Amino acid sequence: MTAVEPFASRLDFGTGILRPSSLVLRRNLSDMANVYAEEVARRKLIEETGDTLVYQVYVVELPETEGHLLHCATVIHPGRVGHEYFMTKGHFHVKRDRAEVYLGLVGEGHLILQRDDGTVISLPMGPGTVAYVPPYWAHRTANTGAGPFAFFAAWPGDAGHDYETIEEKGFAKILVCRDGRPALVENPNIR
Ligand code: PAN
Ligand code: ZN
Repeated sequence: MTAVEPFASRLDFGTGILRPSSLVLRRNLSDMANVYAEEVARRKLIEETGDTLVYQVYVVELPETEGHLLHCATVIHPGRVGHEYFMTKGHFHVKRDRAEVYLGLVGEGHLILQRDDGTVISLPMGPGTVAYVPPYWAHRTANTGAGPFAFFAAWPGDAGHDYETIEEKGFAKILVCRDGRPALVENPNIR
């Protein structure tokens, strides 16, 4: 295993900013092709309001190998693409039997999980929510509130990220705003 010296970072509970983070990933609307059910609405939003930042991830870079514990903080901005809340791309872990834990920091959101057999579950998250992503479940998070939604995550170093399976197939259910509230509904595009 690659040796790493002990170190500490600082997480701002009010904003979700984690520093120092050697890498800050930014996902704008233009990075989210075919992620949302209403792809036409995504393109229209870019034309009308510009290439808005959807979320950023403050990554503490560590060796992605067995034994290490990777961690980061994600801040999702408020907004919707069509009826669907702003959310992360979502992924399975490459090693499907690797779990993860999320800690809600600020704002309101949902953790959306999908198992291999197509079962989808969503868990509301807010400040102090500790949510468990069990092995074998794909996961993504959505901001269902009016301000930023931020959470901290930690997962095994050798888990890896498989985005392709979700990009190709999507989740069987999507989280939409219906009568002003989050509702988990069938994905109309499911192939
Ligand atoms: C999280 C996610 C993070 C961004 O740290 O990677 O929230 O979401 P996407 O990776 O789907 O863009 C995690 O689940 N790590 O394994
Ligand atoms: Zn993950």
